[in-house]
Amino acid sequence: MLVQSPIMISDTQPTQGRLICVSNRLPVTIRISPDQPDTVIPSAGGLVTALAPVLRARKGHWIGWAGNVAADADRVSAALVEFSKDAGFDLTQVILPKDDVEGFYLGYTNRIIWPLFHDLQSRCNFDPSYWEASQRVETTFATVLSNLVNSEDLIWVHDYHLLGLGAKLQAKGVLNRCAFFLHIPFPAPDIFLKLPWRNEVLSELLAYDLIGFQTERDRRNFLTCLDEVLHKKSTINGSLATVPLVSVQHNEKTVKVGYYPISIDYNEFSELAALPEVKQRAIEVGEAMKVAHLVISVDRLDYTKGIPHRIRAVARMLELFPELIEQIAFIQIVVPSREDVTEYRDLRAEIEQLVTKTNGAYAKPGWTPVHHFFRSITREELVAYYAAAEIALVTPLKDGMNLVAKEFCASRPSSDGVLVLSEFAGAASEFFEPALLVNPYDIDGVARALADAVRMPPEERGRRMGLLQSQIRKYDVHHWANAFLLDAGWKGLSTAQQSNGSTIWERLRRALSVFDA
Ligand code: ADQ
Repeated sequence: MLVQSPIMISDTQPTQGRLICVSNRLPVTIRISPDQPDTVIPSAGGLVTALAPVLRARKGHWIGWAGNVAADADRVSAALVEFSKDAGFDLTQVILPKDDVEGFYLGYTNRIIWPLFHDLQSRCNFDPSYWEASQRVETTFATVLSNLVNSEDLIWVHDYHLLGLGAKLQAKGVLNRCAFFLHIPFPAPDIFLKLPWRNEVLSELLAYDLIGFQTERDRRNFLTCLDEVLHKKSTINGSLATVPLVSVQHNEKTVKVGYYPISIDYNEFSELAALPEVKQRAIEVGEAMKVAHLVISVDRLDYTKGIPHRIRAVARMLELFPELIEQIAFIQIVVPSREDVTEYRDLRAEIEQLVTKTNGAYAKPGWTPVHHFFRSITREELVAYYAAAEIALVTPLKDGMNLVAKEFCASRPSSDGVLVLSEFAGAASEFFEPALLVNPYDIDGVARALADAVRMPPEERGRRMGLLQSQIRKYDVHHWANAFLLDAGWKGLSTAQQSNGSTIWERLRRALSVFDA
C-alpha cells in the first residue's frame, strides 16, 4: 500500500511543472494471469513512501519497466491507468524487448555495473553486447520520456541502471531540468578505471543538472574519477568533506554534485513496533528462541551483503567464546532476489550449506545456533523480529547505505540494543560513533564484536541506541527527498519542507558528524 506521509504541501505553490520520477522498475508489480483479473501490487519501500506524496501533490509521473513481457504491454498499461486513479499520480511503462532485457538487466546492470560499483570487479563480464543493450534501453526510456514531458517538468532519474539517461534525453532535445541519484556506492578510481566505457559513463553523467550520492566518500570517488579520466576539476571553497554541494563546469553549464544519505520513514517503523499485535509477536519470537541473546540479520539475497562471511563469524564466535553456547541464537532472514541469475542461485546454496555445517557442529537438544528463513516477510513480521532481537548484525561487504541498519534502530521498543555495522556500508559514515563498526572480511573481528555487544553494559547500550534513534528520526526519508529536491531546484516544496530539507549549516554540521541526542 502507498503510505500517506505527514509532508504538507504549501497553499501557495509557485508555478512549476510535474515531478517525473524514472527508475528501471516501476514501484509496482503487475500479475497477469490467463484466468484471473490482472492485479497491481505496489512496492512498500521507503522510496515509494517518500516520493508518493510529492508525486501526488503535483500530479506527478513515474516511468519505468513493469517487469512484464512485451506481449502483455496492453494489459499492463490498462492496469496502470486503473491503479493511477487511486495512487494520485500517473505511471507509465517502458516496454522492452526480451533481448534487450537480457543484455541490459542480466548483462549490463547485473554483470557490469552492480559488481564493479561494489568493488567486486572479478565478478564482472565486460561483454560489449551488454553495453550496446544498455544504450538501446536508455534510448527507449528517453523516447518514452520525450513524448510525455512538458518543458517545466523536473525529471528525477534513480540509480545505476540509467546512468546515461540524461545524455540520451539531451540528444533527443529534451532540455528539462534533470537530476540523478545513485543508490549504490561509486567506486574508487582504481576500480572504476577498469570499465571499458569509463569516458562515456562519466561524460554522460555530466548531462544531469544535479548528481546525488549517498555519502561523501562516493562523491569524492566520483570527483576523483572525473579529474583522472576527463581532467575535470570541481569548484569548491574549503575542504571537500564539509561542503554539501560542489560544482563542475561542463559544456558551458554548471553541474551540481552533492551527497544525500537516504533513510527510512522512522515513524512508520516505530509506530508499527508499538502496535499490540506486533509487540505480542515480538514476545512470541523471543520466547520461542529460548536464549538470553538474540541476534538478527535481514538481507536481500545478494553477494554484496556478506551473508556467508557473517555465518562464518557466528561459528567462529561460538568457537572463541564457548560460554555463549546455548546463550545466543542468530536469525538470518533472506528475501529471494534475482533468482534468474546463476550467481544468486549459487549463493543461496552456499548459505544453506554454511547454516547446516554450523548447526551440525554446535546444535544441542533444544538449541539451534543459526535460524535461516529464505522468504519475504510482511513489514509487521519484520518489525516484530527487529524488536525481539537484542543485536543487529549488518555486515555487507559494500553497500550504498543499508536501510536494515536504520529499520532495526527505529523498531526498538526502547533505547536498547546494539548495532554491529560494516564499515563498508554507507550507514557507517553516519553511525561510526554509536555503532560497533567491523570489517566484514575480518571473521575474528566480527566474532569479537558480537561478544562485545553481548557484554556491553546496559547504560552504554542505551546511550548508543539513543544517539542512533535520534539521528534516524531527525534525518528520515522525507528529509532526504526534501534536501535533494531543494538542491534540484524543485519549487513545489512548502516552507516546512524546505526547512526540513535542512539548511546548509545543518548539513555541514551533519557532515562533520556532530550528533545531538
Ligand atoms: P538494497 O540493496 O535492496 O537497496 P537495503 O538498503 O538493505 O538494500 O534495503 C533492503 C530492504 O529490503 C529493506 O527495506 C528490508 O527491510 C527489506 N527486506 C530485506 N529482507 C527482507 C525480507 N526477508 N522480507 C521483507 N523485507 C525484506 C539499495 C542499495 C542500498 C540502499 C538502498 C536505498 O543497495 O545500499 O540503502 O538501495 O537507497
